[in-house]
Amino acid sequence: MRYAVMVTGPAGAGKSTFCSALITHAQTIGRQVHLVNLDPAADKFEYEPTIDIRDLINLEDVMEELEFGPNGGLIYCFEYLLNNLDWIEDELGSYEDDYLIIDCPGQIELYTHIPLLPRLAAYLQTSLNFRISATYLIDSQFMQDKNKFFAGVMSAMSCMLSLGTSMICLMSKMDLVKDQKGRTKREVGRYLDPDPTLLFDSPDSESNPKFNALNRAVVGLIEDQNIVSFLPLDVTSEDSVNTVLSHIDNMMQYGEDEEPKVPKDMDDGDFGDD
Ligand SMILES: Nc1nc2c(ncn2[C@@H]2O[C@H](COP(=O)(O)OP(=O)(O)OP(=O)(O)O)[C@@H](O)[C@H]2O)c(=O)[nH]1
Ligand SMILES: [Mg+2]
Repeated sequence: MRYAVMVTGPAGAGKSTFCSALITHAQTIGRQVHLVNLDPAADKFEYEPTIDIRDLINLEDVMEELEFGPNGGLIYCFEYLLNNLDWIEDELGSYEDDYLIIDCPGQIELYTHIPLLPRLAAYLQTSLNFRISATYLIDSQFMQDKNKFFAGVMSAMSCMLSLGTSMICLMSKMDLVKDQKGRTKREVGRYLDPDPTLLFDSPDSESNPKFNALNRAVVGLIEDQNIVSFLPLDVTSEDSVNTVLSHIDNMMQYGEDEEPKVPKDMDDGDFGDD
């Protein structure tokens, strides 16, 4: 069985850092995982990606030759990737037991406006037989601003619905919250399991009746849907990364239907550990 987890979330949410932390942790526990970079504008990585969209198409070239800006260029790169899906298939090879960690770009356009990432997810799932899941990260600093936070909750919902894969939402950079004095666990809990009535405490809500009405509608929407809750992620803690990986594994039922392995030496007399 082949598995892939798409790491998504807005710009700067900590996606690439989380991918590195996952790889470091997987290596410590003796698991093979591969990094896939889907950001044609990415700079550099702690771990070398096994598959890298920059080997197919380069954003700078696109911007220069076709005179696109950075966002149009990004969309062009993704369309190019989707028109050259056999490139991915070649790069992936025919390994049977891949576990891919896919670092995705943060632009929401790629999920909702033009559903490029959903198409890629569907391709991996249906044509290449991958079991796909996703994570959506939002930055714990969003908890400082209720309006920003609930905008984040709605973008998570939107991404979840458009990707059409199972998804875990993560509150990233929790190490920064630990250090803040005066934030009680209970208070943080109202964000991890979003309590939309937090919006009623927002000062802007009182001064502007239109804004207040909008907030009430958002509260109703989030209460009705009730599909987003966050798992805290602190990449500085191996325990935290381990917990998140277990949740991802569970979501994809990783390893559940693998054949029990017959020790090699009993199987074919081959003592090498290939
Ligand atoms: N304190 C703290 N900082 C973090 C953490 N994760 C990421 N950062 C910092 O946040 C910034 C953005 O992190 P990235 O991992 O590059 O975020 P990204 O989502 O990949 O960003 P884009 O690829 O540009 O969308 C960097 O300066 C990181 O060092 C974290 O868990 N804790
Ligand atoms: Mg990144």
